[in-house]
Amino acid sequence: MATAAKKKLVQWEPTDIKAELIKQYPPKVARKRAKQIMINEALQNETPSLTANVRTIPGIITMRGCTYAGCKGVIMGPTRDIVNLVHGPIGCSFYAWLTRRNQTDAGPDGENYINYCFSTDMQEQDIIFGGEKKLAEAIQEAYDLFHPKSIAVFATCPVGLIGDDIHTVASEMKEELGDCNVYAFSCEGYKGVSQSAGHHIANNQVFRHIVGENDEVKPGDYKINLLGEYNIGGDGFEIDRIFAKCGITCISTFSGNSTYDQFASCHTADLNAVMCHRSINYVADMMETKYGIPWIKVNFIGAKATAKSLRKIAAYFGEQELIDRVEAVIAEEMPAVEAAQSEILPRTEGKTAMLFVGGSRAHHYQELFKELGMKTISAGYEFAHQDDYEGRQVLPNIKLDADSRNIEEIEVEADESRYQPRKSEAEMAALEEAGFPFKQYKGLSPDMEKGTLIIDDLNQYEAEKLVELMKPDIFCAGIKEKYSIQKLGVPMKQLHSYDSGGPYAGFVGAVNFYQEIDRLVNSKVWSYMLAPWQKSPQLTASYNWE
Ligand code: CFM
Repeated sequence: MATAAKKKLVQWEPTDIKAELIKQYPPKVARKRAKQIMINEALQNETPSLTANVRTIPGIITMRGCTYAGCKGVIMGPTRDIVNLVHGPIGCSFYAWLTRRNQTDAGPDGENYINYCFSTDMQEQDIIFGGEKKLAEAIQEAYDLFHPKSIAVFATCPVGLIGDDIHTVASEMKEELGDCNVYAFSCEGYKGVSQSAGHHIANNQVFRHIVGENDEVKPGDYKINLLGEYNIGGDGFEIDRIFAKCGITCISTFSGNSTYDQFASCHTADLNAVMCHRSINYVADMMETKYGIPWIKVNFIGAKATAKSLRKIAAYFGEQELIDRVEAVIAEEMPAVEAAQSEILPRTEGKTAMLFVGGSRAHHYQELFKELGMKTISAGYEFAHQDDYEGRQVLPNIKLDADSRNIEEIEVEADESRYQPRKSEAEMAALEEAGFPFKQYKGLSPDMEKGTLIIDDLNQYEAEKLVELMKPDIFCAGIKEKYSIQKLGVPMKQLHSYDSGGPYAGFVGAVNFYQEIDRLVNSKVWSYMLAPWQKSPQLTASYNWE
């Protein structure tokens, strides 16, 4: 066969692929990277076997973002009625302005600042003489223009370097304005090894400054909060539709399509359902300790996973009325999903995928690919921690390094008047006994097949190598990876922004996803593409290591 030289490494041993990936690195770099590339044994280990949440080696083109991105963009980005004011040079605001597909509906009050870009536009003289005055003026200006109920201030790198005290400015302005909650986030880009640190910083401040501010009990039955759902591509709208149909009341979503008041009154809910645990498990833990709200892991990516999550929520409340209604909703929604699936499956079955996304989607989306009969041959996270790879049981055995210690852990105690266990100890024990895990999530590794490759903080070079060698039918990651992968002739799907598609969550989302993946993996367009120099090379050269 003429293509024999282009042998697919897919038929090779995973150890060979791993060796290929790190072959070009200097020995020290290769040693470090080797610890972040795992040939999956699909075990539920007690001690972590893969290194994660460590600094990217300088010189490597990482897929990660910064701490500011995780705080300002990810956690606070989708809140519509909080003015998000960036203290820093304009570039940090410009590049964080609507680049994530934070969708919202402006609600009956119409208060929505998502489209705006608020910045102190720091100049050289602010860097030299300090920017606190300018920040106070910017807060005042935003207040005068919009009279928002809340203003959040975000620190960019120079703020930390010059030592502006943004917290004092925020609390002074809160005092002065009287009817506007102002607080700040020390989320300088360099604060942690990735955006993950920004999630933690954001959640700490939301918990400290907003959660519990409104004790008003909202109407509705079966009250939950949905944590770690960010309404990308309208996912949250689809989940809200399903909740409403089931009669489940969502008090607060953290933070897709959210409002200040949702956060403020979330402590009145009776269950926290946690979707992306990477970004928010801290809040679930703190709310349990302070208010007595138990939490469970859910996943609304994948039709089966959606049904399973709804059943879990119903089982928690244990009321027959809810259980029946959830079953009726599943029975009503599934036929359309199954019809789409059986039409598409023959065209997608047996195809392969690679997923390298953030801190939870590389795992969650495997459910949808399974429904299409597709195998994930390699996956990994940009910035997840070891428990996201191997399960929450490894938490006590994760060694904290200096970078992790740098991020504040809030000490939380039970609220004197508002702590109220939602279930008795006996009820909790009975649910656990019936195979209903609280405070638990599996990692990516036990859900992937043995011999697949799990790679943490994959970089540009390794991504291209991996695709060249294993030739997946589809590669999923973000915008930074998109074009280099397509140039290799492989279809690429963005799983951060969904390109312009979505929703992919819930039942309607599953059908959307099947159709999109069908189109992508069965289109030959990318493999037809040849660059001019591939057709007729005019210049040849070799690298000095060759
Ligand atoms: Fe959670 Fe996210 Fe993700 Fe994340 Fe993100 Fe995102 Fe993501 Mo992009 S909170 S960890 S920091 S699910 S923005 S909505 S898609 S990297 S996998």
